[in-house]
Amino acid sequence: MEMAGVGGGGRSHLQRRRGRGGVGNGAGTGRGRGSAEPWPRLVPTWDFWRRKRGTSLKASVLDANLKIFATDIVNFDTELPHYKTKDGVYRDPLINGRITSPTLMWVEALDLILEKLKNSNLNFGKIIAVSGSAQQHGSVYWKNGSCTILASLDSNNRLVDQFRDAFSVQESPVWMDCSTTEQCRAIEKDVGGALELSKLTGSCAHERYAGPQIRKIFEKQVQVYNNTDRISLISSFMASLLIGGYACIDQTDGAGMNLMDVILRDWSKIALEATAPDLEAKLGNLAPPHAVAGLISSYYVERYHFKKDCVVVQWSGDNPNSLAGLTLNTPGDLAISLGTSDTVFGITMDHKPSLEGHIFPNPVNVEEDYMVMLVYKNGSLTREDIRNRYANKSWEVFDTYLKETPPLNGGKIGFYYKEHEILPPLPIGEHRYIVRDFEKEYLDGLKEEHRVIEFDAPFEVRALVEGQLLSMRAHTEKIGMPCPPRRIIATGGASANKAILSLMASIFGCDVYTVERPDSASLGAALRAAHGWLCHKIGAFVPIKLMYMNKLEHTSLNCKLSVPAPTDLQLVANYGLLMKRRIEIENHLVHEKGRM
Ligand code: XUL
Repeated sequence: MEMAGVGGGGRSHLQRRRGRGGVGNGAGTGRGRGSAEPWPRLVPTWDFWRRKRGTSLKASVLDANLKIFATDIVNFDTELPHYKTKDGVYRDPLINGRITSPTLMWVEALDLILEKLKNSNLNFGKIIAVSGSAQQHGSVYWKNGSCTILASLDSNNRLVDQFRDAFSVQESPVWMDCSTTEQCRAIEKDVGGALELSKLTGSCAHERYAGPQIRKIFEKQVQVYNNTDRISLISSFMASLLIGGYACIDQTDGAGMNLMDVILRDWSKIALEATAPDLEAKLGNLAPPHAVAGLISSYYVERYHFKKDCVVVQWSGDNPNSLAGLTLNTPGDLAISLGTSDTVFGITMDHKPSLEGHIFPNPVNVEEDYMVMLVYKNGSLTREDIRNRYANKSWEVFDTYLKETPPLNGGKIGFYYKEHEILPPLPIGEHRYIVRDFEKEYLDGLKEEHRVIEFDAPFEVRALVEGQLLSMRAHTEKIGMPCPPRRIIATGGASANKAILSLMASIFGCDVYTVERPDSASLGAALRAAHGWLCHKIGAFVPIKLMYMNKLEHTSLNCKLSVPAPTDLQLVANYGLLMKRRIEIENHLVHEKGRM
């Protein structure tokens, strides 16, 4: 696509900056005016918190060829130091587990990123759709009457100066908050148990979810609750700022609240009643993620020269946006993100509610299927710890050990929890077992295992990596993912490790692809903006993959096959049997030591 969108004639300084090996390579590629692309020329998206969750606001602009054209970023701690956050949050020294962010800081971050884009000569007039990605679960509380502020923004002033008095709660609870255990148990009890809540809403109660947070506000600060006109998720809050009115909560992010009926994709009366009175009116309606939330407010048209008909597509959570950005689009597609925490998510038609995972509507096809997700707290820091203790503090040695040890590790199974684990819910600790005859599934009476204190160093490394992948396979199957998956897309720091990827292919029995970019959530939000725009224009839902089919390698969404599906199917089957033994031991451990 031609670069008419940026600057006046010639190359703008934004283009020049990108041209010097900066971000993306869509700028200045000189595609002709005639390339009639079906979707927007420039699609910006704002991505909160994917890189280091909660620490920044990043904007990415995508061109008509789905290439990243420009990016910019605002770091909360360093560029908005007057809020005095650390990693974008406040950790309450007085209330255990209370973690919040100043809501106004996000408003000011929006001011700042728009100024930065303006100063880099981005031509806002070429933008025809905007969407975004925010951390899941965090909630924002609008004070009674705030819709008037939203609807009458003065384009001569910054947003931050106009929203100072707009919130009934100044500090929004964020995804890291875990101060609502009491409310979680109470909600579960009121709906008939944790599994009932999971069947209804897709997850049992979680401290970080908005429902328990709302119940806590109602219980502890009833005047604040009564003085709240509207409750937004952070995603719908940002969309509200852009449309100048309360935006709907999107059905995918809405599923992370313990309030939405995950099958009907509407508020659950039972869950609402278990949470707080008169809640439905404060939540507004839900909308599918490809829906248009509204036209951009005249504030941005006057101040930044956006086009009047630029649409704001529903914002969503970071994990649903990552699913879109990693191009998962068909039931059976699975993503494994190996980062600080490990996250696994995929698309399935056949979800099975459980106590462990999360079920959301599929963010790229909300009508039909589901997104399932597992979150592990012990990810790269635990891998680093084992590397330091058993592999000479060296990733090379770690890799050599993985390559030298036999598949199935001679039945050596390890559980390593440097942090309290979410999945399974076990406290800090390590547990090691050697199992014999796990291949002989039918000889139940002969099953045997014994605990050991330590393995030889190379076996520790394999036990750690195999163990995490076996757990992922077991729990994704349990929550309804098909086995084997159609394909896996691996991402996150540890996905650069070929030995880990090979093991992933052997354990899951499918092709493993990788992506080279770090920001799938941001890219996914930009793609969803284009998708929402297209559906809106056509007046019907269009499968998202039509947007990149047959040209993926020419877009910023590209991924490459790193390890093909294994040919040794007996090994895949044996991993299945080892996985069953592992889960039996895991259940035992949870029964003995688990935090339920
Ligand atoms: C998922 C979760 C996090 C947040 C923050 O349930 O809590 O992944 O979305 O990024």
